[in-house]
Amino acid sequence: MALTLYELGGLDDRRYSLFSWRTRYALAHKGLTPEYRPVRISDKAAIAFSGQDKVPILVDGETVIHDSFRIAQHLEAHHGGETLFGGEIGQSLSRFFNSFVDRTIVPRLAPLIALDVTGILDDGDARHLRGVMEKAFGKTLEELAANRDKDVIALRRLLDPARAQLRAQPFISGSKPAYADYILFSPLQWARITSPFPILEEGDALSAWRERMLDLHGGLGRSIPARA
Ligand SMILES: N[C@@H](CCC(=O)N[C@@H](CS)C(=O)NCC(=O)O)C(=O)O
Repeated sequence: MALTLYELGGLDDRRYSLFSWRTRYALAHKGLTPEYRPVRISDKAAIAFSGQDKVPILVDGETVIHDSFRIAQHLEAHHGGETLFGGEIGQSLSRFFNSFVDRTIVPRLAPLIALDVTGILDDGDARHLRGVMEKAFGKTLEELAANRDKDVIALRRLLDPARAQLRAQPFISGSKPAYADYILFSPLQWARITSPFPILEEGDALSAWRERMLDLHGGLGRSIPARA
């Protein structure tokens, strides 16, 4: 059955959607190769068929699914291959981890790099993103980035539980990567693609893990270069 993944595309065809990277990795984990359809973040007409205004959207045959976690659940339920969650308990804990990363890590990361993200977009998309971010945070993108050398320290500290996990095992999910790894990798991949600002320090165990994540599935994560 044909699979199509709608994701964000920026200048130079940079596929920069934070949440779509979870779906890209989940599909690869299952051994599935979708057709990728880039859309502009301001072009809501292109994704109106899904009944909402965000990507990723996966079209699997006749089924249209939006929201990266729901897509992962769909893939686990309807496609074979390696498990993404390792059973019901793993799926439940992955949902918790998804909320933790989205509500705790992403809101700390986004203000640091949102201004840089506009640099990989055309004018219309940059205006759209600026509007969304400035409304969400109540400050201009310039104000949000002004103290990022200091603000990044709090973000690095928030990532400590992940470092503790990686002291015990090579991946967040255990000896092998699974969906929980893709959840945490996606914001770091978003930052890597859209911003030259160093979120992680050299020598950080999370940097080494991110390199391992970039190598997975035939170097899938490296298919889009880091922002210089
Ligand atoms: N909870 C959703 C979040 C999806 C989301 O926020 N996607 C962003 C791109 S990474 C988007 O489409 N934003 C459109 C906009 O802000 O107009 C998921 O996990 O898929």
